[in-house]
Amino acid sequence: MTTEELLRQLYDQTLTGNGPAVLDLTRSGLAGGIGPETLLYEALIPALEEVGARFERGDFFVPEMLIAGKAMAGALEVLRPLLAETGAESIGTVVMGTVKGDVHDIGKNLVNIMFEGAGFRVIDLGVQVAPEKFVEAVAEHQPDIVGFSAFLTTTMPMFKANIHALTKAGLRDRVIVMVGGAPVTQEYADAVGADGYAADASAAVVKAKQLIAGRRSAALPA
Ligand code: B12
Repeated sequence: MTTEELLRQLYDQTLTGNGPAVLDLTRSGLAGGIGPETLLYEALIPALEEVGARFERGDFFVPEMLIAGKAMAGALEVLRPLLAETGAESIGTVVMGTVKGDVHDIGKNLVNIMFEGAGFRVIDLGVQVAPEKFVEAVAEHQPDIVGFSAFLTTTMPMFKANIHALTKAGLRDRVIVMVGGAPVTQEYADAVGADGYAADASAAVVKAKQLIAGRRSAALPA
């Protein structure tokens, strides 16, 4: 099978949510020398985008979205150690979670993998994380960054609720707030008072490093 054929099949099998085939193709792609990023960005992610487009058109329903999501998550577990391969010492701590009311975690998990790969320590609070939980975790772990992920226009307002909860607990100024997720934009991030936004996992790492460097240099005596 050529690389194009394998990527095409991986795309098709993810689209139809065939978990075992997705795992097989991911493993044989890697064994055949295809890079983990190529499998991710040229097959798995585009397939989920198409799933979303079909759902929007009414051609797919929640069960189809669910099995496609599961198939993708299985492949991510195979790719995780390769994407996160690093010998670097920890360069910062990130607390990450999907906001209350929202169960989408594939995007968040990918961001976590990339953060780990870049040398961050990641504390993942999971999905449907209430504001109080974020506050507790920030107080306990004192991270450099707290990240909120939301995939629904109805759960994006939780960013503001989370920031408000941090402010009330006196923790807002001690942590960098980053937000993201499919419907989130830079404008929305600015409007809710977040410090950073990124459209994808690689951009999230770049942005996180910039924000931490900015904060550390601001903290240096003049
Ligand atoms: C798979 C999926 C599901 C699965 C989730 C499985 C799982 N474990 O995550 C299931 C079936 C459970 C699901 C349920 C629902 N879903 Co859904 N889902 C999707 C789908 C197809 C893919 C999402 C995904 O994982 N994408 C892949 C990742 C890699 O996405 P990504 O955006 O590229 O991620 C990057 C960035 O967002 C960023 N990022 C993410 N988080 C963060 C955080 C930080 C801090 C930073 C900096 C960056 C960052 O980095 C990521 C990695 O590069 C999307 C379609 C889409 N276009 O997004 C719909 C979609 C998000 N769902 C949608 C809907 C409507 C629903 C339901 C309400 C359906 C229903 N009627 O029940 C429910 C809601 C359940 C709930 N309460 O949360 C809509 C949302 C519409 C809207 N604007 O609000 C979408 C857009 C589909 C559509 N086109 O209509 N869904």
